[in-house]
Amino acid sequence: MKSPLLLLALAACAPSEQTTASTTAPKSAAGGDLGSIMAARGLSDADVINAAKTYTPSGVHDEYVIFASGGHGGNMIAIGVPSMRILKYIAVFGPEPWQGYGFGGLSDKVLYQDGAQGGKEISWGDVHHPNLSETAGDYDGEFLFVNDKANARVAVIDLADLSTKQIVANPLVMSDHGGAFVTPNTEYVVETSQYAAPLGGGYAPLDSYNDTFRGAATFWKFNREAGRLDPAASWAIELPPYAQDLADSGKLVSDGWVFINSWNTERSAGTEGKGKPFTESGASQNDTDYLHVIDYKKAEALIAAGNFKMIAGMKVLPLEVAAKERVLSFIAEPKSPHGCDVTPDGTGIVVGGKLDTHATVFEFSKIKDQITKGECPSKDPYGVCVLDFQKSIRGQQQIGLGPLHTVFDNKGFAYTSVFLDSTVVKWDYNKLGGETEAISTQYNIGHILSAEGDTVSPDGHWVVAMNKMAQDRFTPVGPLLPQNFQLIDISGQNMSMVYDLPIPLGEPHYAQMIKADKLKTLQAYIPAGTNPYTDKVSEHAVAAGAERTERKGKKVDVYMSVIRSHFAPDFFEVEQGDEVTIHLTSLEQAYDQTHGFSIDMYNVNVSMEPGKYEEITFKADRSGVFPFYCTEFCSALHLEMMGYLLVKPKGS
Ligand code: K7E
Ligand code: CUA
Repeated sequence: MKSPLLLLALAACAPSEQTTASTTAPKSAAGGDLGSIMAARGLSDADVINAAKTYTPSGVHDEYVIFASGGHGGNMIAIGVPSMRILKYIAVFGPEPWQGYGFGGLSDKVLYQDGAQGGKEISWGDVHHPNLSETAGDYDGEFLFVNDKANARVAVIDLADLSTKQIVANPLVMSDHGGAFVTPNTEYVVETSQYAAPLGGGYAPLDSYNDTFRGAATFWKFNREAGRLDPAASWAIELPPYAQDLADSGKLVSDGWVFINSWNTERSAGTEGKGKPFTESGASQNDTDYLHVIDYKKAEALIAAGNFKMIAGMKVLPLEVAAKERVLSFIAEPKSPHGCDVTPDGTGIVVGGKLDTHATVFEFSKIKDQITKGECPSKDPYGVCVLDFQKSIRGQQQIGLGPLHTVFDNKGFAYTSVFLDSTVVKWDYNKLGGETEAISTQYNIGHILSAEGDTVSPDGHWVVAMNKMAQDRFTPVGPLLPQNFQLIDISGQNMSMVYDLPIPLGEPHYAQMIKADKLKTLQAYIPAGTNPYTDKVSEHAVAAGAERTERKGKKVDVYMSVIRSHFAPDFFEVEQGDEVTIHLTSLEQAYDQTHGFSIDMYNVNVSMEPGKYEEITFKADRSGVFPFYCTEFCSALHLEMMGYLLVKPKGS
């Protein structure tokens, strides 16, 4: 008899309307010449050409690296292009054992302390928009920033070792979305709220939504020298309780400005059991919402001159001041907008309306002109000037059903992801209304990314469709399916789809693709004993021969070295209740000579890359004999790389 689950699975096998490829298992073939392999596997000439475009022989490196959001996996994914090989996961907002992130070592501070938490202990994140650091509007390969939509946080990843160095929790808002967007020289990392709430985390009843709920755009000051965001030098602008959505920074002519979409200008919130609609329809009543145009240089000057209120320790430019001083202006944008993308030359802002069939290109010079002249044809309920739509646009392009996000190439074309149609549409953002070209994606494409796509000089060549669904694309793996990244070759006359990559680790939203030779990654922490969070040799690092255990009252410090294939010391004894700190120094300096250090039953696990200093602190609250060992297969005598923690029962 078939189980109910199996019956369900069979019912779900009804062919999808969008199915285009056979889902029967392909034959595998070995040996033979190309022609017979193609025949045996049923491959066409086009298949083989696509394979040749992406196939990357062993030992050959990729030309580009994608840094993709790991969505509600809370992490990041590095992917090589054109091979689409996954190169690394980067732990960000949640513990990750391979990197020893969040299991007793120094990374615990990044994850759980130093302003990384907004009150409750949080150990996951919903990563949406990674942004690479820029110098003069080009990716410089130094840092990566990402936002956590669920808990309003921003993380800093150092691309020297691809590890997370800092997490900051936004003290004002409960969720974010328009982040983490950098300004052209990474002066600021911009984070804007999504769902409105009282600023600073207080309580207010839902029926006071219009008066007490607010959004905010936070400008996190980046100190490049330190490689950290500086909360003390950061500030924010209070915004009306419209759901602020995607954002982008101006560049070149529009440098100094930030643009944010919004939806729910209806301010729909909560049905209250009074027949009010759910947000899904309540927030979709108006034909237009507001593109937020922010003159952030002016905001910065106003804050510096003392025009702020302190909320939860953050300087906030009040909404009245932002409106009066024209720091904030609105323009109508059609309907339930989502993507907001500044063109490479900085002259245009492309907005896709989820419930519209157009992409609208706003013209920055026309917007600025109206603001400079003080034009204010109408105001929103909070006194913010709303500019004339027709006077603010370059034009509109018919795209299809549900245009979301737009990226650019090096030939003046834009590529827009179209959610409902499941297509990528190529169009000319200067000559609007011309011919477009569409290519189908599988399925429900969300974001889209292109090579060096958010810079002042995109590379062209590749676009990746980041699909929300995979459906029939891969061998079934149960009801929870991976997402699907599809690599599209845009170098020819027509777009062509060349590769599918399943992403089985959360729902990636955005990603950026950087030229691989811009990344200058470390091969080891040099000299040995370098603390990866200070980039300095730790005062507690040990040289060979100086290993020791020291006791002061209830506090035990173990100074331990790590080298192929032993820990020194390889045992130490403490008493139950002692406070133990293990200072680990990897004496290795050779590339790829990584060890690990874990203590059984104590939830302690760190990665010891060559030269790294680690510090583990815990209370020895459980008595017994606990082996510790190296978790990386580092040599023929890797299994022998072990030792013992002995915890004597209290009072024995
Ligand atoms: Cu479109 Cu968060 Cu950028 Cu998802 S968002 S798709
Ligand atoms: Cu060191 Cu295994």
